Amino acid sequence: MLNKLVPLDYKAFAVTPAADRAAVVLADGTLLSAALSQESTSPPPLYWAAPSGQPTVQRAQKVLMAAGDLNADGRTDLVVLHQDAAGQDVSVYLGQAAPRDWQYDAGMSTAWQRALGSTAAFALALGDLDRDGRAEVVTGSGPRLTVWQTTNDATPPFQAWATELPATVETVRALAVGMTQDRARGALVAASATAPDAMGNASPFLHAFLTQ
Ligand SMILES: [Ca+2]
Ligand SMILES: [Ca+2]
Repeated sequence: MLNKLVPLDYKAFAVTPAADRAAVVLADGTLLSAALSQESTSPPPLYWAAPSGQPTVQRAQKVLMAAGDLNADGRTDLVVLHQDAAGQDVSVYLGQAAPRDWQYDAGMSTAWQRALGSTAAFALALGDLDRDGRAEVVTGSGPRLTVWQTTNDATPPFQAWATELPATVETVRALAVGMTQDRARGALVAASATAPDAMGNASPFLHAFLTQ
């Protein structure tokens, strides 16, 4: 049962499709760990942690992680943002042939660091908004929503689309990417909230965007 994992002091997690099972990946600031859901095994084995080549990361104040296929090879990859007072480090882990294995990729990490590194994100999501097989990276920072994209392995990530939520909205709190029911258009949903008033009450908002 996956709830056996709860005592681990994790800061972010992602669920990735892996053949007929889902892998749950946990990040605790310095370490990534993964487990496959298996009905017959309790607790599930932690079979993967800190793969070779992973950079040394100081314990981060905040960790964001999201899963999606960045390089269109059919395997789910991981994007991890570590944030502390010194800035934001972007790490990309590419899914390998074994569904329980990811490998840190220095080249893609450097490329995505150049795109995402300068502005700390409050929320992160991956999803294939334009249905070309290659996941876009969506970040929310303050009221700003940005979609980052690559069109092939040789193209550095670039800002494909951005918008500012209304000025009354304090910040993007959470993001999700999916598609419309007919699977024809990509959908991006952002949850945000106003700054708390004197009574500590904040108003929540949902913003939905569809690709054309
Ligand atoms: Ca991939
Ligand atoms: Ca895409």
